[in-house]
Amino acid sequence: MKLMSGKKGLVMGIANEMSLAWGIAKKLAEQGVEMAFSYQSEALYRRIKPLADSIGDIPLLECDVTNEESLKELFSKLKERFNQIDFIVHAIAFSDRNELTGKYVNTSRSNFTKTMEISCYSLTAVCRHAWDFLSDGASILTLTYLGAERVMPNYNVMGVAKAALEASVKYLAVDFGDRNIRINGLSAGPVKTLASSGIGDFKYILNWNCENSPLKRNTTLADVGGSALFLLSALSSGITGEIVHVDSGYHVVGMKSVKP
Ligand code: NAD
Ligand code: IMJ
Repeated sequence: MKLMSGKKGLVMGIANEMSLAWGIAKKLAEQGVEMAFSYQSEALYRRIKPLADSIGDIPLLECDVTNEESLKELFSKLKERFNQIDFIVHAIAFSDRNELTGKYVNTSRSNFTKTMEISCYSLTAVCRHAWDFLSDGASILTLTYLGAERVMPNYNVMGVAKAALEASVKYLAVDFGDRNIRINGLSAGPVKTLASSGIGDFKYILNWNCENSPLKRNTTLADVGGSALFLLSALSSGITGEIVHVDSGYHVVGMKSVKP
C-alpha cells in the first residue's frame, strides 16, 4: 500500500523539469496519487506535456492566477474529473526582474501590487475557489523562502510578498482548521530554477549555502519533494499553519565567506 493511494489533487506552478513543483509531483506520483497540473500559459504546455506523460495520465489545465475567470474555469474542469481533492500544491511567484536587484526602497507601486497579487494573494484565491471541493483531511502546501523572515540581498519586494504569504498560511489554517483541512508553507533553500536563474549573485548564494550548511550541500528537488510529500500526507496530520524549512543553510549565520 502506497502512502498516498487513492489521493487526488492539483499541482500548480510547473514550468519545466527544474521547477520545485515538478520535484514534488514526481515524489507524489511514486506514492500513488492521481493529480492534475495547472500551468500559467499556452507557451508552457509543450514543456510540461512530456513531463506529465512520463508519470501517468495527468490532465493539464491552463490557469493564470491573476484572472478570476481562469481560476473559476480551472476548478470547474477539475470537478468534471474528481469528486473532491485531497491536496493542492501552490508553487507560484512573480515579480519584475528589474526590481529583484538594487534597493527595495525603489520598488514601484505597480510592481509591488503585481508581486503581491501573484506571489501572495493567489494562494488565498485558490483556497477560496477550492473551499467546497476539498476533502476531510485535505492538505494545502505553498512554497516560500527565507527572504520572508530575514533580509536577503536582491530579494526585495519578493521578501515582502513571502512574509505576507506566510502570514496568509496562518490565517488560512484557522479558516480551514475545523474542517480538518491543513495548510502549510515549505521554505526551500536556493535551488537553480527558472525563478532563480538570472538573479544577481545566485551562484555565490548557492556556494555560500553549500559551504556553510550542516549537510555541506545544497537543497535538491528530491529534498523538496520528500518534505512536501510528508506535509501533504497524513503523516503530518497534526501540523498546520507552519512554515517548515527544507534549507540546510537556515541555522547558520555569517560563517565562512565565499568569493563571488
Ligand atoms: P519556476 O519558475 O519553475 O516556478 C514558478 C512558477 O510560477 C512558474 O511555473 C510560473 O509559470 C508560475 N507563475 C508565475 N506567474 C503566474 C501566474 N500569473 N499564473 C500562474 N502561474 C504563474 O521556479 P521555482 O523556483 O520552482 O518556484 C516555485 C516556487 O518556489 C515559488 O513560489 C518560489 O518563490 C519558491 N521558491 C523557490 C526557491 C528557489 O531557489 N528556486 C526557493 C524557495 C522558494
Ligand atoms: C530571487 C531574487 C533574488 C534573490 C533570490 C531569488 N534568491 C533566491 C531566489 C536568493 C533563492 C529565488 N526565489 C526564492 C524566488 O522566490 C524567486 C522569485 C522570482 C524570480 C523571478 C526571476 C525572473 C522574473 N521574475 C521573477 N519573479 C519572482 O522575471
